[in-house]
Amino acid sequence: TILVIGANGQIGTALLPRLQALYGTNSVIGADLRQPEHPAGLFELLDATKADALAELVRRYRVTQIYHLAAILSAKGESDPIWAWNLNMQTLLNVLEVARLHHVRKVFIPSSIAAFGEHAPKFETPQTASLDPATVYGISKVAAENWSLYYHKRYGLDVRSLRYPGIISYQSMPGGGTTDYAVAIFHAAVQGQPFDCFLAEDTLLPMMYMDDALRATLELMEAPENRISVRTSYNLAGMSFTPAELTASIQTYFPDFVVRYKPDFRQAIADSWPRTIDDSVARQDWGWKPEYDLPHMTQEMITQLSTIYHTLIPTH
Ligand code: VAH
Repeated sequence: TILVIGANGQIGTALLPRLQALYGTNSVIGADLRQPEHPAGLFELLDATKADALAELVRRYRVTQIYHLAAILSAKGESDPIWAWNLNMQTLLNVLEVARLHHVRKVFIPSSIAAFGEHAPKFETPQTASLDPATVYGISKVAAENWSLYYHKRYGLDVRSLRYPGIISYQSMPGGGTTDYAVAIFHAAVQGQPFDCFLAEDTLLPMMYMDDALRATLELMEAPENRISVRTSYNLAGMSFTPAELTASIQTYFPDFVVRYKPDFRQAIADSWPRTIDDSVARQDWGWKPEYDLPHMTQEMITQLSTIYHTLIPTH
């Protein structure tokens, strides 16, 4: 069976149904601190900072794969660095140790472009760039990458990882990420509201539509083990755009949509990240290729959110 830790998070919310469809509802267990709003399939309350609780779940459900998708994201982590570090690292170490002791076959540990810092080249950031992250979240991702490599080399654990760009999706509300302006902006546009963007209009960032992120995750996890040459974390690219470019794309649907740019503390976080990513190693090793560009993502997001909001807002 497959255990998804952090099933209520942005990736978890979208990945759970995808895994259930692929492997069957009874082969996938979602786990998080609270019950989901719309439970579907097997779900267990879990505080992944408690190793014995995690071990008990792994034993009870005879878990063979773990997707560890629980973490405090970049912006939110800066409000309480030690709390964010402790939560991100304790859960990670519990997942690796329980996986080793209970012979879990495969483990997915997400990393992020937040692992890169000021000394990585900003354009076409290479797989082997130096990692001096500016946020606690980024530091915890670099640590997670090195722990994953360690567990693979020392214990033979099949741990796989992707350095996700900013991910845009409609299945959950924005949750403390610096790239989450690109999610919140669609909610405002579809509701006919102006949007105050917390990044400057020319802030170019690597981004990806959720469907591409899910496909990359599944393609990586299903690749033959002898194809995996990176055991820290693979660079992964979808597209790169600025808030101004995203706004223009949305305005092809909502011509009167207004965005006001009010950069805050998250601007410095975004400025420390790459502008574009070189994901040639992922393309070579396991055939990665993105499918969504900005127009296609915009169309999808507006279509999906229009359906959701129109359902919620009574028509008169
Ligand atoms: C964040 N969405 O903003 C996450 C991600 C690259 C960004 O790590 O923190």
